[in-house]
Amino acid sequence: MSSAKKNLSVFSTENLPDSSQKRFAIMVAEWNEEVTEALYNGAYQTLLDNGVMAENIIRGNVPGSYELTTAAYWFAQRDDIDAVIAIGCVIQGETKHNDYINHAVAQGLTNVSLKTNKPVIFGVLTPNTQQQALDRAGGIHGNKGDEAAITAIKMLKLFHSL
Ligand code: DLZ
Repeated sequence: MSSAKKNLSVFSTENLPDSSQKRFAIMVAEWNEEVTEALYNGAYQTLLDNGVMAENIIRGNVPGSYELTTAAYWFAQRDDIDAVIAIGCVIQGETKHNDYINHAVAQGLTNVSLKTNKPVIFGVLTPNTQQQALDRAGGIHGNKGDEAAITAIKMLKLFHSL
């Protein structure tokens, strides 16, 4: 997925399945809103670019990244949701909170995915600085939200190939 320039959003969209009938839930943390909105916009637009219908993309806001797991579980349990994308940004160095939040969310989202048997995508940035976050939210290193959307589509393709 990544290139020599470390633009993380350089990826192949060849052979992606028809996603027009798939429904996606995108959970967005309100902390570091400038970053998470940019990530959300990237994910949303990438889903649209790959044939997903706007009415099949459902957004849920949560206060902070720590709440992503619970909200992802609520949405992933729904029969009408095929995949969940969790978007957040925890800036390391600002607080020791990041250790607890990042590990809890990473583990939590994995558990939600295994428990619901659906793709639950980790679209959480864990940079050292705000600038590093912006670089990965539509800046020089691409947009992690784009990647999260493509990852969701690719995981659904794999799931349906089984
Ligand atoms: C408390 C907190 C802190 C210090 N930092 C962040 C952050 O950088 N990014 C983020 O998404 N959320 C942060 N939070 C909020 C927690 O995720 C959570 O919302 C609160 O601890 C309440 O459970």
